[in-house]
Amino acid sequence: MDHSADAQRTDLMTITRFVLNEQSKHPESRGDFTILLNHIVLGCKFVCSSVNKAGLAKLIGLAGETNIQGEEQKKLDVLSNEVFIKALVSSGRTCILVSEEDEDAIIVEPSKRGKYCVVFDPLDGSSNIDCGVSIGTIFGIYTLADIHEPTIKDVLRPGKKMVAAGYCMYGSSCTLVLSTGAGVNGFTLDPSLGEFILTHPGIKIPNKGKIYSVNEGNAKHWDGPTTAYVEKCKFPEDGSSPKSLRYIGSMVADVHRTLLYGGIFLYPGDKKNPNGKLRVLYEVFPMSFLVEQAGGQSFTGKERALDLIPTKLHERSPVFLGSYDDVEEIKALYAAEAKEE
Ligand code: AHM
Ligand code: MG
Repeated sequence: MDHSADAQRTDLMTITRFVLNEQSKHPESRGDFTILLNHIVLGCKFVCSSVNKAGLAKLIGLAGETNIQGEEQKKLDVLSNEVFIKALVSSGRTCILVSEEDEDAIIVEPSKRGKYCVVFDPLDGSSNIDCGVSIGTIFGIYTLADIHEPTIKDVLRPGKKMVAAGYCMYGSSCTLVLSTGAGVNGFTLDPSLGEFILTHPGIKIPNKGKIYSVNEGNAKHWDGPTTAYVEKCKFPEDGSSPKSLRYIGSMVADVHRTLLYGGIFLYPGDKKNPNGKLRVLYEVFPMSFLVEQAGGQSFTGKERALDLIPTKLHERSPVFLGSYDDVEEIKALYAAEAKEE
């Protein structure tokens, strides 16, 4: 019997092996980050398995409803939040957690504290759960200077201060995309092994793309630069082909496609919602971190997204992110508008 194929599988680059390799480049490191990441990975696997069996397990439905046994059913986003909080606290490496699902930050009790702050959206795009569209978990990680007296000021810091960011997409496959500040790598969950395997090493976003991604239903309320930009995508003045429109309405899936194929993802502010919809700490920052690490840009309409200093936990901001040259064009339109004012 030929076991060579099996033998080859054991040589795979798992996410743990990858992070350990990265860590060995920093001899002073004590393995805390690897432990934290292992716990995040565990949370992702758990949520992935719940998402996959959502229809079967009757996990879909309103939080607070009861099932046939009279047990309370948990909506997937509520369940995912609990899973990540437990996974992060039990790592013993976190100090402050900020979740989209919780109004206040969670300050980890002193006996379980470590030096990391994690900001996360446990299940983004949850309005898409019931129709099986890809959804995901988004996370960003900061390090604390002093773990003894943590305050929310420790997380109200610009995105450029993050030490790592990533997302896990629960789609046709389960994909985890991670940056620890030295490029972007993608891992796919091999269900037969229960391991994330490096499948997309060194992701680089194309300099220019052929896709724009925006909720055009809001066009009526857009400002001048966004309107002008989308018009240029459809009717380019330089004779080039128009861009295609792709919008899933699930940020993880839209950003994942943008990273791999290039193009631009826009969630602008508008007359109704001047700050747009997406949250700075756990949506805009981690995605901007990844896009920059892959060679693209992320802009708020005023500044580099990662320079923004949030003033509250659930603050929102407009965001334009993607291929370097595409974002450059929208930046030019905002700069021209600012000059006119
Ligand atoms: P959520 O955090 O409530 O799930 O909302 C965030 C989602 C993003 O995944 C997506 O980019 C955006 O909302 C889509 O919004 P819209 O439906 O307004 O286009
Ligand atoms: Mg969200």
